[in-house]
Amino acid sequence: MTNQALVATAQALVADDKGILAMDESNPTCNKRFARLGIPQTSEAHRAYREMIVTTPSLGACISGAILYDETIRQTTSEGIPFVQAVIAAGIIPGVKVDAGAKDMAGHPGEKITEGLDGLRDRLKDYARLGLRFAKWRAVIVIGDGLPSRACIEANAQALARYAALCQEAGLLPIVEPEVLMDGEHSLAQCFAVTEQVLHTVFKQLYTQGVLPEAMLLKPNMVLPGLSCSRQDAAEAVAQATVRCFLRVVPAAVPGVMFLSGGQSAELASSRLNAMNVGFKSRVPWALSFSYGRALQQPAMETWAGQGTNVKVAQQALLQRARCNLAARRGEYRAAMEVTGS
Ligand code: 5MM
Repeated sequence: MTNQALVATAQALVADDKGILAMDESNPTCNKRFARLGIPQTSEAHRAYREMIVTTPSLGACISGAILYDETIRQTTSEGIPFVQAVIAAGIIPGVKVDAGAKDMAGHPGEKITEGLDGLRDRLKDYARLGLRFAKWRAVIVIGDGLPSRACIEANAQALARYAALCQEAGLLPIVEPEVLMDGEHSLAQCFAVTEQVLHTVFKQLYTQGVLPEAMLLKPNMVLPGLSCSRQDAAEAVAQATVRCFLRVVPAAVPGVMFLSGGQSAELASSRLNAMNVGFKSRVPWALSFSYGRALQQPAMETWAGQGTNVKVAQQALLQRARCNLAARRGEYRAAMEVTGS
C-alpha cells in the first residue's frame, strides 16, 4: 500500500463525523468485564458478544472503523462469515490491536512498558493479508508520587514510534495510543503537564523514526482531573485544557485525534467530546473524534448479559451510544438524547 492509500484510510476513518469502536479487549480484560456481569469467560462467549456488536443494524452510519482483537479475527459469525468480512459488510473499516500488552517495567515500580515489537513485521504482513487496514498499540502512563518517570515516557514513546514505522512499511495505518491513566488524585493541571510531556516525547520519537504524520491517527486521553480528585471540572474546562494542550504538541498534519474514554461514564465521554467540538471544531487542524471502548460498549454489554434473547435490545443500546458520539462530533449532543434517543 502506498502512503497515499494510508492517508486515504486515515481520512476515511475521520469522515462524516463518525468515529472508531474499540472492541479489542484482550482475553484477560474481556473476561474481567464478563465476570462482573456473570457472563461465562469462554472463547465462544467472546465470539457471541462480538457478533452481537458487528451485526448491529445501521452501526456503519456512526462508526467508521472497528479495532478487533486477534482472537476475533480468527473467528466467524454464527453464519460462518469471518469477522473481518462481517465488519467490512457493515460498512466499517477493520483494524487490529497488535501490542502484546503493558507489562511491569524493570527498575521502575508502578510503571508499565508495552511489549510486542518482536516479530511484529511478520505479524503485520499477516494482518494486511487478512484484510485489516489499520493497527493499534497502547502505551500506559501512570500519574503518581514522582511518576511518570522520564524512563517510562521515553521507552514507551520509542516503542510507539517503532510500531508506527513498521505499520506504515506494511501498509497498515498506525493508531498511536499513549494513555495517561485517570486513576489518582491528580488535578486537571497535573494531567495537562503530564499529557503535554508525553505527547511531546511521542511526536519527537515519531519524527525520529520517520513516521509520516498524515498517515497516522492519535488515540490519546482527554486532559482530565484524576478519578479521586476532589475537584471535578466541568466539560467546558476539560475541553479547553485538552485543546490547549494538544495545540502545543500535536502536528497539524495529523488527520484526527480519536479520544479513548479511559473509564469515564458513557455520558461524560459524549458531553466532553461535544464541548470540544462546540468550542473548537472550527479552530483546530485535526478532527476531534472518538475511539471509545467502554463508553460505547458498556451499556450494551450489561444489557446483553450473555443471553441470546437480549441481542436486539443490546444492539439498540450500542447504536444509541454511537449516535450520541456522532452528535458530539457535530457539537449537537444534548443530555435529552439520553432519554429520547433522538
Ligand atoms: C484504553 O483502552 C482502549 C480504549 O478503550 P476505553 O475507551 O474503554 O478506554 C482500548 O482500545 C484498549 O486498548 C483495549 O481494550 C485493549 O486493552 P487491554 O487492556 O485488554 O489490552
